[in-house]
Amino acid sequence: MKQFLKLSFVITLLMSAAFILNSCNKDFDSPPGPGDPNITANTSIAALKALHTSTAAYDVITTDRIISGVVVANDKSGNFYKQLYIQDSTGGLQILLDAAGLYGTYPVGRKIFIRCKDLCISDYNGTMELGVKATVSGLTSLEAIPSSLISKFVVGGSINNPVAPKVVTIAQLGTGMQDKYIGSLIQLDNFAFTSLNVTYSDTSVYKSTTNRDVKNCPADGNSTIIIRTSAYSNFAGQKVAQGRGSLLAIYTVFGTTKQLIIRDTTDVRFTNPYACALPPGTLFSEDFETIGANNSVLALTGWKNIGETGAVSYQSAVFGPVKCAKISAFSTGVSSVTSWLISPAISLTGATAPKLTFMNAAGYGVGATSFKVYVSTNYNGSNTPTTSTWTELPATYVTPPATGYSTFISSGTLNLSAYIGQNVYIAFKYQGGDPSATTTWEIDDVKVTAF
Ligand SMILES: [Ca+2]
Repeated sequence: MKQFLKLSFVITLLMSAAFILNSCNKDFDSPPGPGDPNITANTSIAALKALHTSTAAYDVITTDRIISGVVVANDKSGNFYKQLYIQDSTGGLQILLDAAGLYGTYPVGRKIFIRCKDLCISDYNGTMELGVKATVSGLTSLEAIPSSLISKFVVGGSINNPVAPKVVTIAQLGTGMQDKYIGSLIQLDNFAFTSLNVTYSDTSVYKSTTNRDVKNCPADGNSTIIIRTSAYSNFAGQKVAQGRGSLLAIYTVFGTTKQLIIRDTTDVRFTNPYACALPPGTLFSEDFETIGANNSVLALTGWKNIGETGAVSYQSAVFGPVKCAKISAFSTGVSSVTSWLISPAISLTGATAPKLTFMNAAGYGVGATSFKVYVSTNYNGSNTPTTSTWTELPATYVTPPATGYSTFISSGTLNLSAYIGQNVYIAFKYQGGDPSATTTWEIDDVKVTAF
């Protein structure tokens, strides 16, 4: 028994020792991240960029200038190739390095130091780059720092440094070569893609770098800017983000064109609803700008498009810059047409002096079509709206010309105060027949406002 106890004590001791050794091993296996080298930057990125003042010149750095910056973009997704963007508090700069898989050594957040003497600063159509001056096929060019020389010029420092984008507006982004935002990580708020049914880049065999437009809301300026994406990026074939929100990107220019390059799709934080928030005092607004192709059946979220008699639908109307809704019995072969276009429910709870306005136009007037606007508080969403209670509103309508189309006129202000505190539906009801009453009616800019 004593022997056994002794043995078990020895075993316990050995196990403890093993445990301690193991713990030590563990510490050796996961050392802390690298620190910064014993190098001091003596030049800011802005000061380095200030050496390059003529577009397409090659400015070789002849003195011992050292810059430092935090990596804000690398080649991880393939959208950047053989390049890094680094940033300090004064600006950002593209660094050309002739190596693949740079993201392993230079992750976003790593501070790096660059000994700039003998390197060259130039620009590609206004976006500055740091590399080496070379002669290729008899022509001077800026080339990436050869892989064998990278360690001579570039020294890695600490990792996980914070990388905060600069929140800007498009107007703040300049296109002059010295603009402080060029080469930097920036953030734009409340943007969305203008076309939703597309991928980030070209998925064809041609692998073309592709531009997609993003735009902010009317209240923010209706400004558009390009997101430019390589077909070699690992997200090239992904459908663009469908919502609206913040966008992080590296800001670059191509001449006077402002363009953004995302690092990957996590930079596209479009998690809010696509529609722009309504301006103050607007309870409902439909400008028909998101409709389909001309003559396609009108399909708008929340709206009902009902051919109650004759199965004739409202259609998308696109002519020049104008997009609106239209309806006509012309050439339908249906002698009796009753069609409705009914809005989503609009809440007038708490509304002060709510009113409806819309624009209307008409064309190719034939016979006595009826086109009228109604309001209902008890429409049940069915395809037989006639069974609900509708009250006509005294709108002003254009006189249809016999040939061609009228201009748009306003309905006038239609008082909805009788419906305060309720949900209302607005309906446009068309009645006609082919061939005796075929006038085309068009509506646009349906708005309910209250102040
Ligand atoms: Ca419109």
